[in-house]
This record gives sequence, structure tokens and C-alpha cells, in this order.
Amino acid sequence: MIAAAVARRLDLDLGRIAGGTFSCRFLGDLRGSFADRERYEEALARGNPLIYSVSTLESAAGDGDLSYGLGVLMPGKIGREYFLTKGHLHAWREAAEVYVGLRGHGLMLLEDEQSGESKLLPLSANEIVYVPGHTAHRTINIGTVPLVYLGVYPANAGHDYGAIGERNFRNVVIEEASSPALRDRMKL
Ligand code: S6P
Ligand code: ZN
Repeated sequence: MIAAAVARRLDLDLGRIAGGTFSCRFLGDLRGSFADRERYEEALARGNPLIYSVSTLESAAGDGDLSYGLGVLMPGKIGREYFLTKGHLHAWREAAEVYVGLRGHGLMLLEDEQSGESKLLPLSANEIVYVPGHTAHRTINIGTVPLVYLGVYPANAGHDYGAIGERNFRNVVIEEASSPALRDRMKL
């Protein structure tokens, strides 16, 4: 379908895809995402800053087509834990996704839903991360400037925030000796 092949423009400064919808997550939307709940409430009492935005271009064509999400994740930490996205599984569990880093310095935390195994992969400018199906994924900004990235996923993937919302990821990424470290949430 030639009409669907029209080039789409990314505005990395505004975090927008031409023709896409735009949504924002503020600190107050991330209750339960950060490990240090006390520090989270302290930070929220001081203000409710933007943590990330996503400009989404959903395919209208359905099965077999692709959708796009342009994410902009701010730099910062709650306690020692870097700013992060909520994270999700795809509702259609088989759906994989490709992330392309465009600006900044980040990581992707992957967690296999079946084995529980975690992987921490670099997501900085010009890096590609493949997210297999059945894998919870979360983006983390470990830098000092906004992390900008593009996610491309099957149009019928859907987003399931429920499982992560209830139990969170097993591991957290915290700053230790000025570097990111992957730690077991239960042993912090
Ligand atoms: C969609 C893709 C991204 C995320 C974005 C925000 O499948 O993975 O566009 O939506 O990184 O993360 P989250 O977990 O709040 O959707
Ligand atoms: Zn996804």
C-alpha cells in the first residue's frame, strides 16, 4: 500500500512524529515504579516534573503493519535509581520490538516473562536493541541529557502494564560509584 509508505518526520527536539499522538508521564504517574518509595514521595512533594513523553504513530492497517513510538526520557534519579519508563509486556506476547537510540545515554532492561532472566543492554545514539516476544521492557536514562529513542513494533502488539504494575521488574538499575549497576530488587 503505497500511501502507507509516505515518509514520516521525526522532530527530536520536540519528541514528535508527524501525525502521531502525544502523551506524557509525570512523576506522579510513576508511583510504584521506583524502588525507594520514601524518596519517591519526598520528590513528589517537591514537584511533579515530566519524566517522559511518547509520540505514537499507530498503524490503521492492522495485522502485519508496524507502529512507531518516539520516546524522550528525562535525566534524573530517585535516590540512586535512574529515571525510567513504566515498562510493559506486549498484550500479544509473541510481538517483538526494535528500539533505535537517537540521542543521549541509556539502557534497556529486559526480563523474560517465562524464565525471569534479565538483560541490561545499551541504548544510546546509534544503537539498536531487539526486544524478543514474551519480554518485559523498560527504558532507563543514565545520562545527563534527555534520552531519545524510536521503538518499532507490530501494529497489533498492544500494551500490557498490569503484570509489571503488580510485581515490577526483578532487578533495578542504580548508580554505584558513579556507574550504573544491576541489582536484585529484594536485596537492596
Ligand atoms: C511501545 C514501545 C515504547 C514505549 C515507551 C514508553 O511498544 O515499547 O514506545 O511505549 O518507551 O514506555 P511505557 O512502558 O510507558 O509504554
Ligand atoms: Zn513495547
